[in-house]
Amino acid sequence: MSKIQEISNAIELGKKKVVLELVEQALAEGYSPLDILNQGMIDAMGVVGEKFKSNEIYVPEMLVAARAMKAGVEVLRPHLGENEGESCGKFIIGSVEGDLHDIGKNLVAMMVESTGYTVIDIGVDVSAEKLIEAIKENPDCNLIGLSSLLTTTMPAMKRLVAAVKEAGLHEQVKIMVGGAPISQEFANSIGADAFAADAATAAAIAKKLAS
Ligand code: B1M
Repeated sequence: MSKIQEISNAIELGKKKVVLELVEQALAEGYSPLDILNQGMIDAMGVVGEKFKSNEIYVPEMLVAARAMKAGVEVLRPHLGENEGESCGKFIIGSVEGDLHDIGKNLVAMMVESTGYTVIDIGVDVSAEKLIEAIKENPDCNLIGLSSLLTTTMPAMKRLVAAVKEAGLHEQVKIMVGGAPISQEFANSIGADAFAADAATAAAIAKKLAS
């Protein structure tokens, strides 16, 4: 079994300590950090999601898998790209109101930071009030990111985009959206400026928007 497959299995089983050891070993053995992330970790969470959907596992198992993944991501963090020194501005990111999923958001934050943005993570379950306050507190913020993992929280994403516009802040900030149920069509329909399907694309788009 390859090291990546072992990492994937350990994430599915929520074995945090084993994940930490295996990720260290994989890096030492020369596996690419992006392969470890994409094939070992993100794919494993996909399997976890499928098992949840088919009632093979329940919320507690999903939670321990998420904790194991988060621990592994922390080991990978220093290996996932360096800030080249050029400043792109300030990026405020959060998961929308009602949504507690934060692994994808955290990865996007990490990758966008590596392109040269200062990142302010305002967490999960972000209300319009909280987002507007954060933008007003950071007049140098030029990009915001909204993440949604649930179909039931997609309307909250729409409300947050509308609130930014109603507050007259869209002149200041561009809005990027993403998350498993989000598509380019949905992003267009709610008036977001950009959609990214994954963290690497989010980083590339953020960089482009800054130039
Ligand atoms: Co939840 N959950 N969950 N969950 N969970 C999903 C999303 C689900 C698809 C599982 C399933 O049924 N197959 C399903 C949603 C169904 C739907 O709406 N269509 C679901 C459900 C139903 C729920 C609950 C309602 C379950 C319940 O309580 N009955 C509940 C809701 C809680 C809430 O938010 N209010 C719930 C709870 C949880 C846990 C707390 C147990 C845990 C989250 C822990 C945490 O995040 N700290 C959890 C988990 C782990 C998952 C799955 C298994 C994995 C999510 C994940 O981290 N993926 C997930 C199934 C799945 O995704 N296949 C599932 C890995 C991560 C790297 O991917 O987040 O997609 P992702 O991020 C990607 C891209 O989407 C993109 O880039 C990232 C990296 O490439 N991206 C962006 C994300 N944000 C972006 C922003 C951008 C750009 C790109 O720009 C700003």
